[in-house]
Amino acid sequence: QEVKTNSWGEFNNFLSCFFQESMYIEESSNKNGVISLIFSLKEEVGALAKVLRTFEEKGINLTHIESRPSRLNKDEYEFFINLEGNNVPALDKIIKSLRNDIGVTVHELSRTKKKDTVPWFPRSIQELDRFANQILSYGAELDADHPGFKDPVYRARRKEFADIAYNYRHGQPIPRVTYTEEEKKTWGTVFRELKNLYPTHACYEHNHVFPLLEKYCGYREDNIPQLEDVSKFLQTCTGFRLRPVAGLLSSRDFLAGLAFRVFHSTQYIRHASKPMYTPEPDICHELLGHVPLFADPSFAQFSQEIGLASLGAPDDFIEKLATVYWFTVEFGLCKEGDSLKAYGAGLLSSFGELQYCLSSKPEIRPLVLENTSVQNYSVTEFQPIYFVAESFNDAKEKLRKFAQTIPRPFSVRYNPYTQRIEVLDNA
Ligand code: HBI
Ligand code: FE
Repeated sequence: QEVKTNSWGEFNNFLSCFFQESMYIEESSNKNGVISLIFSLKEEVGALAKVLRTFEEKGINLTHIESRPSRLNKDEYEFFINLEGNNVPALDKIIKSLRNDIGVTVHELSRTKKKDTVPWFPRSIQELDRFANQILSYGAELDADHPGFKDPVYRARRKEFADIAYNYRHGQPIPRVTYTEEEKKTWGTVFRELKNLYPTHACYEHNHVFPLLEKYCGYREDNIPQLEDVSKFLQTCTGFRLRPVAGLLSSRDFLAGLAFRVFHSTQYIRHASKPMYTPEPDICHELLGHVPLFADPSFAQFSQEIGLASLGAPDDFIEKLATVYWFTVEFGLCKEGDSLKAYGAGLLSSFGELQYCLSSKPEIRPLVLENTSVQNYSVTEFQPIYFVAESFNDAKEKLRKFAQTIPRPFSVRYNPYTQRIEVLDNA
């Protein structure tokens, strides 16, 4: 295996963090990118040459050209061309000039985006800033069945949180929030009920870290901890950090964060009318469910492996990884001696399901990623099936093996010193 980047490549990568334009080029095309166009020309001496000269002037290489009489207009000819698509801005200028200056009809067939083109993924931790305006649902827009839908005060509050996340950039401290008495009361209810269950239901790692969060991060019944304090704490444990997020991200974006040991966290709290229910992640889910586990080195590694596996993976594989994430990070059980314990955040933040998952009702299956990754699940009901991990290290090894089955012409590793993804060529 060979590290693909030479020093010039490194320098370009470096630049692309800071200059929007080079990022645009990188995203919209790749070295093998082929662009297909059809244009039509009136029969006229030199018409084709005129068009071709335009490409020549901009240094764009044609790889294929075909002509045929136009079916629509007997006086015209259609030309089908393929060209190398690694200079997108120049190409845009050419197409414009063909249309406006020479009066050619141009049909862009495909900016392929060839089928095997690798989806864009962030190469540096700063590039996670791009996800901020790629959210699937804006955190302030609630569905009609959301408990806060008819509460204008709650909706205005949600907009404040969404704006914090929207404006956040990597490296900034996460803005502190003064939570209202009502919000603190909701937190207090959730905190008290769950804390009672943790000693018997949560895994060893969760119970080990929880007192540290109380000691260093303000985890208390009467206090909602600040994301900034929690993020700082996690960084000292495993290098994991939090980033505020304005709404749901796509699976691809959300998982990519994990590759950098970045967890996208909500900052708002569920509606006060239903303290034991939330249809979406909220700060109770993040702080009580996710955060304690991200302080554990093995779990942190496992989570990062999911993230690394997702980078540049095809869509169907992202779906599988999201399913693995669901049955591990969100709803995973693990073995502890002869008994089962919960480590999934969806369980550790749900008073009802935390008890149910360790009862005799659900079906328990071993974690086998080939099966787990294709298991159907419901996001609105208690899970009928849970998967049990032997240990986080075992789960991590399984994930590494699973990642090798991704059809990807390269492998990736994270360089924690530069906080960049290094791409290793498999060819
Ligand atoms: N986005 N903000 C946010 N929070 C999540 O927990 C989350 C997400 N997008 C997708 C997702 N979780 C999972 O369902 C998996 O698709 C990874
Ligand atoms: Fe979650």
